[in-house]
Amino acid sequence: MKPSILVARAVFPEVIERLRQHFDVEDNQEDKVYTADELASRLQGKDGMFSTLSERVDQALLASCPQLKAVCNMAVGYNNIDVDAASRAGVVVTNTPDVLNETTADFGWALLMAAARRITEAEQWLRDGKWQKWRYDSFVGADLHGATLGIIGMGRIGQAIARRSTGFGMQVIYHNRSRLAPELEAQANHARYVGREELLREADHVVLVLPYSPALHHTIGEAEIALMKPTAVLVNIARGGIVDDAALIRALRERRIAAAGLDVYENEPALNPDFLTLTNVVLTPHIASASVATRLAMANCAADNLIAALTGAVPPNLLNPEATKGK
Ligand code: 8YV
Repeated sequence: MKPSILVARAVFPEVIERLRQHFDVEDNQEDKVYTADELASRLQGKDGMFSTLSERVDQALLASCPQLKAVCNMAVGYNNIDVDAASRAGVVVTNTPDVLNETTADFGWALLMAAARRITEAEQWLRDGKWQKWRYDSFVGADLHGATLGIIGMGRIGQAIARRSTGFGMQVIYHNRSRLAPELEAQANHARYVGREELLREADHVVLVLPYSPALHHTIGEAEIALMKPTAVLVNIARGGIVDDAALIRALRERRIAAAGLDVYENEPALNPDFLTLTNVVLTPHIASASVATRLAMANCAADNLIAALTGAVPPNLLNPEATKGK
């Protein structure tokens, strides 16, 4: 008998077909976002779950699904999963690192450029039929070339963002849990390691790429924004909750920083409606990894992990080796 899995959200049909070669698959191609109870009930008797960031995997869910052996997230971030609780329950957890580094870095730049040069604001004005004449100060924004870029969270995506800055003749400063090896700093446009406060003070623009954990909740709040330059742009492609959205809204409204480019929000997709009243923020719906090739690569990576996990192999992106000792 094949192991049985739940694919919790809609995904590329060819990936479902691939999974069907190995598993009895319950899919969700109508893409309903399950409540916690619905998810628990769908997982009854399932050996594995192909999950996304919208499925909360906590102690209660794990306790109600004793047959579950693997949760394979189609995301590099896995703050939707209580990994310690999964390990205690003997449930293997995997993510999809690396395949999205370059695409996500591209998007960080897209947001930075759009916010600094006021592209979406200008486009909206044009679409509204307001373009009657040229003016010397129409939509003047901030330059990126020659500026100092501050990156908080210098993992693989942060380094890919830094590499791209060489073409803009920028200096890079970064803050991270730990300092990078000298050869990695050299590859990342000779990025200079600094303290978080120094970064916020010195950077012309700040990009956030750090993973979310409760300890990093509101890493950027009122006090941190107060350290930034009034001409600075803040980009968040990390996770909602890293930034105190209410504090950011106040700062943008009062022009204490110039602009922001945001792909992630507290409580998304129900973002704070006050963002919609501001012109100096570029808002996108959590799409930093959304190129066709990369989303397909992420889905196949999650499938590879699930196939390995349920056929007795070590999944390539195993996050909790200790789980295998449990079951
Ligand atoms: C995903 C992401 O699209 O990989 C991540 O951590 O935030 C995005 O690339 C999203 O999480 C889908 O689950």
